[in-house]
Amino acid sequence: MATHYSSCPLCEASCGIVVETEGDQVKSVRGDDADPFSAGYICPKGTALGDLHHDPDRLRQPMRRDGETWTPMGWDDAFDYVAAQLTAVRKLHGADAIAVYQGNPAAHNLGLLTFGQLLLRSLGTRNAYSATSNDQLPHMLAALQVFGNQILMPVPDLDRCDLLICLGANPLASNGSIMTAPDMRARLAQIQARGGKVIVLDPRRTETADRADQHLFIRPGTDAVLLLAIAHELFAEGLVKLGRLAQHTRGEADLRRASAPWSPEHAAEVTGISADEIRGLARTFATTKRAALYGRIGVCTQEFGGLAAWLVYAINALTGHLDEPGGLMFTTPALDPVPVAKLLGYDGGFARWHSRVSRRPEFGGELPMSVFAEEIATPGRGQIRALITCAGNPVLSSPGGPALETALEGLEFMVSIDPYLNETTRHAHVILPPASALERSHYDAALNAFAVRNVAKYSPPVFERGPDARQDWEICAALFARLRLPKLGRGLAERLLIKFGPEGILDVALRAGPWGLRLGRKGLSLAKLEAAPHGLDLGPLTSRLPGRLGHRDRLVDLAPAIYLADLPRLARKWAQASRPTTGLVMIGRRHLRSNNSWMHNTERLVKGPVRCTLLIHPEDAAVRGLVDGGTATVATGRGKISLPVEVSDEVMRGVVSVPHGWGHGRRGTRLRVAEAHAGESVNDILDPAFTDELSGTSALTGQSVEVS
Ligand SMILES: Nc1nc2c(c(=O)[nH]1)N[C@H]1C(S)=C(S)[C@@H](COP(=O)(O)OP(=O)(O)OC[C@H]3O[C@@H](n4cnc5c(=O)[nH]c(N)nc54)[C@H](O)[C@@H]3O)O[C@H]1N2
Ligand SMILES: Nc1nc2c(c(=O)[nH]1)N[C@H]1C(S)=C(S)[C@@H](COP(=O)(O)OP(=O)(O)OC[C@H]3O[C@@H](n4cnc5c(=O)[nH]c(N)nc54)[C@H](O)[C@@H]3O)O[C@H]1N2
Ligand code: SF4
Ligand SMILES: [Mo]
Repeated sequence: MATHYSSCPLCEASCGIVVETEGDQVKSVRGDDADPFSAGYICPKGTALGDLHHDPDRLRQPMRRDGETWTPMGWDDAFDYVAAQLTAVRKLHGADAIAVYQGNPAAHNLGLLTFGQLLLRSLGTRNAYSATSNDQLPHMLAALQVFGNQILMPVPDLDRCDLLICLGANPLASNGSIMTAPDMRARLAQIQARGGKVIVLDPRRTETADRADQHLFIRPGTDAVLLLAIAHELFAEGLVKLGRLAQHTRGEADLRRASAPWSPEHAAEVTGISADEIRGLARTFATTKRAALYGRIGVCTQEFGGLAAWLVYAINALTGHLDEPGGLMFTTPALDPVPVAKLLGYDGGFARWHSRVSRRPEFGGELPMSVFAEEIATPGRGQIRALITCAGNPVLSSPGGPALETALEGLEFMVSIDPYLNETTRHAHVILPPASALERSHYDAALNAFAVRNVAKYSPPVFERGPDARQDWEICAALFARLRLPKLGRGLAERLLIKFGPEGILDVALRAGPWGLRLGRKGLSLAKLEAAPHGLDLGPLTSRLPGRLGHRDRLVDLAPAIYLADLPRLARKWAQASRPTTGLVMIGRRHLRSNNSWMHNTERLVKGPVRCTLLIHPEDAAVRGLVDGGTATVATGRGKISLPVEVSDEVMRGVVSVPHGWGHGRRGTRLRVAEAHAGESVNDILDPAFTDELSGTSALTGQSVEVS
């Protein structure tokens, strides 16, 4: 038996874990009580890490497809073959003909954060895509616009606030997002234990809402209107107080003018929350000293997600809660992503170019997923001919799955860096499967930058990778070396990077980071982290403004022009606020035992009641003759799906909910457990063209559906 202290890489919470092994077998995975940040917390997904490692369906060597037959191949042959195919496409059609899609697990993987980016950036393609545009893009855009850097997304100072207003997030299921903090249940309970309050605004009475002091139903897609009314009320009642940041902001007068037309009465009609409640929210938030307004995926993946994400930051600033203890704060991560992103050319930029077919804006060098399928399927100059997917399953995770599948079939070449033969990778010509999570080291380079305390932890691999396995970074480095791409810089830099590997890069970044330099010779380094296997607590968040601001004038912009220009669109939508009386709109939901589309192949996580169900309010069900346990058909212009009905007043009237990431019934995958719990993919019927028009981000929430 051996005991390993490690970190769970599955979600943003970054829990410390203890893995007991016997030979090459995982015996148990439990929470690490000695981890100063997670203090023993673990969720059911973490305990399934051993199942993932031992999963017989997990691919262990490169696979090449011929029609519907897959044959294993050696690594060198696979790398040579893939590089030759990609090079041929590039020679014939140019750099933009190779597209890249990076999925969510890439953000939890040091090797992909370094070498995946290196490969991607060196391809020099405008066809870069990722899960970002189905997710946090509006927050990043707001960070760029308001603070001058897309990575500067502030997080709630959860452990010190006395009021948390939670908009469009369900941290008790998701374990928190852009708010890295293990054990949400305990942390929220502590707010209440110190006399504070948690208020949740959500179209569903969620697990988080159940434990909150107050829950208000809000009609999907209307958060921007609510937030404008709150701003309106703050100005009207003289509750605006910028505090320390007064000399470091601009745009207050513009924001006052912009919010003037949005009265709480009007917002009440639009949102379904009464004018008195809206006034109460504004007042309580403004007058609670330590308070944070936090918005997450329900806020940004909607029709007005850009506006809503901006207003969340702006309202925190207006009330003196930005960059103050207990409010919305910036981190001081040991590996500072700001200079690193600059180095990789990922330091922001918006609408510098537009997509070829629908003219959607670029953001941070990427195009939004809403145009992905059409950029593959539409002939002409600049059409995508080859695709690299890495750690992503866009067939299930992006609206318009079936259209994307058809588009993928037309590609000249597709390669997937992925451990599974799933709904997306079955379309690839070659799959390059990385070693398992337990065979790689872990440092949360991305998510530490959004943690509610400054923390740093390095974990060596639990198992050494076998001679026939390759790490994600090694796969990317091997392709990079064979592609003979135009060099970033001088070429020497890349050779050096490969020699260094992720660990070498991490060490340099730690030493050059704020905790490396700050402490002189005693500064943080990889060796220091290796000596602290449970991780290091570097203390609570501290005020970082104005120093951290990216704008040349070193000011927080409370009213960026792009948002002011988007307000007429919002006004048009709600010109006569009319409550849709008959139609239904779709929202999603997450479950603690699930993780997007890819963790349904372990019995431990999928057992129990069917989870891919339609939640519908009793009155909406009755009108349609639907009963609990029956079957409903949900249709849009893009198609229909049928799934079991759960009648419940936990969703508001006019709203139905289906979780995403299911739909494992497709032919030709190798996911034996998931296939037996297939469910349906809500993204099969969601329309990719329904977006936040400002940012191009998919509007996953608030789409109209017909239910029968
Ligand atoms: N309707 C609807 N759609 C949504 C959402 C929603 O709320 N509603 N949420 C959206 C959000 S927030 C996100 S982030 C996206 C996620 O979308 P994606 O990132 O596209 O999808 P995942 O389901 O996370 O798929 C992860 C893939 O990575 C592979 N993988 C797992 N670990 C590793 C690894 O270590 N290395 C490599 N190379 N591969 C690995 C898995 O096998 C799987 O194929 O979905 C989005 N889609
Ligand atoms: N167990 C589990 N954990 C996960 C994931 C998972 O799939 N499973 N995915 C991970 C990923 S990739 C991400 S990005 C995070 C996301 O983390 P969260 O943002 O916490 O995600 P959700 O749990 O989907 O919560 C979103 C909430 O928004 C509500 N909502 C929907 N539409 C609206 C609206 O228009 N307005 C408002 N105010 N609310 C709305 C929904 O009802 C839902 O309760 O979770 C991560 N953690
Ligand atoms: S909450 Fe669960 S999935 Fe997320 S890091 Fe912790 S154990 Fe892993
Ligand atoms: Mo996400």
